[in-house]
Amino acid sequence: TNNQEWWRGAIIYQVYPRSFFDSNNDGIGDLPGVTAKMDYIASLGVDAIWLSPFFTSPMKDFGYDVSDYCDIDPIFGTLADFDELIQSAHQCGLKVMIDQVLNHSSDQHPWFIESRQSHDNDKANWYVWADAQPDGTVPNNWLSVFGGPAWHWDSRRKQYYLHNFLDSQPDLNFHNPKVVDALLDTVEFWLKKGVDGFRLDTANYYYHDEKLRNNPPKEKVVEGSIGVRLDNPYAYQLHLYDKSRPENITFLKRLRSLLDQYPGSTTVGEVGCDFSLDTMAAYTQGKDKLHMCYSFDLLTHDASMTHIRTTMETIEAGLGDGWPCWAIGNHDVERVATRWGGNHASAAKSKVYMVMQLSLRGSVCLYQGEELGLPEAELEFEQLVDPFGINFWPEFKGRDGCRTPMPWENNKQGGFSKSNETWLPIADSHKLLAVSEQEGNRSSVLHAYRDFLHVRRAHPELIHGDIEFIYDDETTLVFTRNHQGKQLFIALNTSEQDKIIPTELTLSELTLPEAIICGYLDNRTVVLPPFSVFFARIVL
Ligand code: TEU
Ligand code: CA
Repeated sequence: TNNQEWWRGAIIYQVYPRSFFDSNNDGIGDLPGVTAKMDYIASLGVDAIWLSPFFTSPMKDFGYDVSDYCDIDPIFGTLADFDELIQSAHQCGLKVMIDQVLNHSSDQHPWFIESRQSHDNDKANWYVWADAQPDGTVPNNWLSVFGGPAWHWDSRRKQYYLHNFLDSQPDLNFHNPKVVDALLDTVEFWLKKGVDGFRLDTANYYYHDEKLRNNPPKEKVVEGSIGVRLDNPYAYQLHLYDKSRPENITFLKRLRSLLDQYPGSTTVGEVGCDFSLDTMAAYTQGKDKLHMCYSFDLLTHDASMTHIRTTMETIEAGLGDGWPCWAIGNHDVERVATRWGGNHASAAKSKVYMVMQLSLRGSVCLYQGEELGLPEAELEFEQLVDPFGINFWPEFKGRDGCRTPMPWENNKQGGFSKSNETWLPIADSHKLLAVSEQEGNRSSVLHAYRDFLHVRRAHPELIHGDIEFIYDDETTLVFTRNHQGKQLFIALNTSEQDKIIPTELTLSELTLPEAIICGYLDNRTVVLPPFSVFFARIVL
């Protein structure tokens, strides 16, 4: 394949640096820690790493509140540490993607500090300022994803400013061309440093409606579609005016023309909205906007195979020459082993979900710890640090349970740190699933990931093929991947019951590595034991 198109079908391993490995034993993971574990990442057989933010930040949203886009927070290390990380990754054949949080900055960013000084300073219009209504109330009904109105009163400017997330994360004003230029400069800073691409935080939030029109109420509210839960009032508005504005396309085109000057670089946009599949299509079609997008559609609690099929068929129908990327877990949602596996998360369930994700058409984001089948860590209210979780407790427990440190060894601090205290505790349930424990067990989830990534590499159908669905129900999915006249037949059973799939096709069974639970062919039926998968070549 064309080297510059390495991202098509790539497996992108998401590292959450605070929780990966602590090299200086202050209880928080850091960049030298990622470098120290580069061999492990490479051993998985992934193509790239995506680093969650490590930029200078007051850490109100754990780095998604940036106060200097072109420097490293001292907690994580230095620019020299970053150079070393990139070098080591490239030596291992891994691409490096970084997280760009362009929609908003920290309220401690010099741009915002200046902007809030007066109505006529140089940066006065760099953020979204609006007057109060005559009765002093907020300019309109827009809400923050993290709770409450999206407007915060500034007593010096005597105006409100917009924040789609925390009030310490003011939204930048993309309608101001100077803001766009400044942000593109920061993107170029990292391209020059040799990064291979960007994960674009909240890629559909950049623009707001300049008339500040109210969002209408939503007629039909569906859990999870925009990444927020039903106990959040945000879910009850149709977000027509605060995000996903048509102007966004113009910005994505400018961003793309910058990236095109650095051949082989790529983007994956995070898209959270009510029409996410259409938006993914619009953002990735035509090779002049984003390379890839991912939505929240597979990050919901809906683990049914019918949902998977519907999501895939919808995106395939509208995608054209665009390219999708699928995440079934990240640092914002309950770990998939628990979210889809329920309270009885198990290795068998993790393996079948893994094979499913890696067999769909598209690139893949794989969140650290997923390869260990980690369940959500249980935390007490007192242990929470995520403001989102603290706001919505106890209905929503927040995002700390998926952000606890990686268990490397089965000991006190999980081999993550030598500090007595880590920024979040290491769950006891995770220590038994530590990397060192799983390395020694041929049938572990870790071995299943490695082995299956190998299978995927050996079968171009799984990377480049078309996808066609044959059958689905709540817990069964049967589909084919077709590439250059070759057809792979794939059947999955995510239930604890046996499944029988009758078929008229002539199938030649493929042997899968031993860590994967396999179905088998019996006359004209495919037999799927609990949590098993079946792969065959269709004999034409
Ligand atoms: O997340 C964007 C987003 O929409 C999330 O707020 C999501 O709705 C929520 O977390 C669901 O659980 C991105 C980052 O991934 C997240 O970590 C940041 O907090 C957020 O942007 C603000 O930068
Ligand atoms: Ca550290």
